[in-house]
Amino acid sequence: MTKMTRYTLILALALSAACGTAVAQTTYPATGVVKKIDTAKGTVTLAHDPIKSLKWPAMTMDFRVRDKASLATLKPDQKIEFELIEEKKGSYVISRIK
Ligand SMILES: [Cu+2]
Repeated sequence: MTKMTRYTLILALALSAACGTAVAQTTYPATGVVKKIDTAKGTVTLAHDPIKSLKWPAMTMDFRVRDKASLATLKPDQKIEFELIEEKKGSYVISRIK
């Protein structure tokens, strides 16, 4: 992380703490292999590796993506890095696909 990014982040955190609305959201990085893509529903089935930050073992499961358009570039058997956020208590969505 560059100095500038860190500063911006701290500023963003300070601002969100100040107004108390936007809470900084934790992202959970993960990796996995694409099994199935459902662009209509906005879901992707992934065989994901263990996600240490969530204490999840490796498994195959469906994920919703926050941005359906991000599914357009995915192909079965593709290995991806992605990030999860907890959208609601206990409900995780993919916020980013790399
Ligand atoms: Cu899982």
